[in-house]
Amino acid sequence: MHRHQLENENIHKAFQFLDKDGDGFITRDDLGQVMLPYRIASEAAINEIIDDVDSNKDGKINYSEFKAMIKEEMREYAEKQRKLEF
Ligand SMILES: [Ca+2]
Ligand SMILES: [Ca+2]
Repeated sequence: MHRHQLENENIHKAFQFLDKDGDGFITRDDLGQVMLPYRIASEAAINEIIDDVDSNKDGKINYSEFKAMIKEEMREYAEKQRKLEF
């Protein structure tokens, strides 16, 4: 299997995990169910995450917005790793 395919599959799995009611969008409610019980993030932090990632401003995160966020995170991470190497 190609590395790229594996990457997409993992992103899709993460999306499905976060989309608790399975309607194809990650909403505040979905994130709240995942994060609030474990205190991973506060309600304010969740709102911030949604605002950040929600590029078409419909108040929820669709798969392409989610994917764009992950790719951006991975790019930043790779950059940091590269800087450490030099
Ligand atoms: Ca949902
Ligand atoms: Ca959106």
